[in-house]
Amino acid sequence: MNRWMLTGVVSLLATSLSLPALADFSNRTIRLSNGIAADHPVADGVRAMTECLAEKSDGAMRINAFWSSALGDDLQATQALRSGIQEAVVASPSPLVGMVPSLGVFDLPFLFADEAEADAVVDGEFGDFINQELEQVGLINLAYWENGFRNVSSSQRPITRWEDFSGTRIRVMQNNIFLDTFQNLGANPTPMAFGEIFSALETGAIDAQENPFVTIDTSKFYEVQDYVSETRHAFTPFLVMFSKRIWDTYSEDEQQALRDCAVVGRDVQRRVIREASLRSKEEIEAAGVAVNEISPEEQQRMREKSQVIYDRHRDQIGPEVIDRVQAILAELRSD
Ligand code: TK8
Repeated sequence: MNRWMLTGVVSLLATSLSLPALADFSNRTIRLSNGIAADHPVADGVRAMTECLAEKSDGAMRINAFWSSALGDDLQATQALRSGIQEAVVASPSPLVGMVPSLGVFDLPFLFADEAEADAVVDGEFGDFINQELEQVGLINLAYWENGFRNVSSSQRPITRWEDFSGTRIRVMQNNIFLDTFQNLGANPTPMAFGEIFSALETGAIDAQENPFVTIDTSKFYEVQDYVSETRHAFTPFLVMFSKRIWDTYSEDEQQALRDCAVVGRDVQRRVIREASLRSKEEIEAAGVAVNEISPEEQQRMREKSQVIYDRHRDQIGPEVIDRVQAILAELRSD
């Protein structure tokens, strides 16, 4: 090695030791769709995620968000991710059980007692396990955001005991566990995409639907409903998913920024939705809708009546999946 070469090597070494490696970001526009309205707290999460990405990538990574099913419903958008024609979606797991049966665990009635339990399950090893299942079908789940505890709205009558479901034509997500849960309570459930609910309620094609207060508020279901009953019969998370096909073309820095910023967005989204829930309930009442709670005794009767759903869907969800989540919950409840 001559002197010139040696000097070259030394100065190269010096530069690489003193300067951090150049971050690897390209201009990326991420189309992110979902079914709910632009004033739902998911938008607060998306805003926080967007700002975080701009900061980390020096403005190279942007999110272009689409609301109110503008790019299709949860199932269609998720299929678009799998085929690599759309980057991201915020979707409910329930319509996706045909792709990943273990997602059905989130549809089991009365599984979680409160938000803290749900957070512990989805942010822990159980959430990681579900993420691995999703990855196998071409979906990278960046984080679990919150949809929340689901309540029943109706134009017919308030639900105070499970017998009040009798004959109610209620929209459910495209999911056989929800279908069975409401059939078992005596209702007449119809699976339907989220984007079709408002007009189906308005025209009277259905009497009822079930979603958290914030959705009943922001998607204006309260305008075409007379009662909301606080059944809290299920808690559903939101999956913030990215197309694996597109993901694989991104640099490691870009991937890491997406993962980190989805978690930043998650923390904002969860805080905002929990505050908004109470406000939404008040606004629904102020609009003239009768809101009722369910007595603890009747809640317990609904829960007992619904236990059969756990057995009937056990094999389809995966016995070990149900056992695993119940073991985590038992552990949490013993603390
Ligand atoms: C919005 C849906 C919605 C869900 C439903 O796309 O379908 O009822 O609760 O939030 O994911």
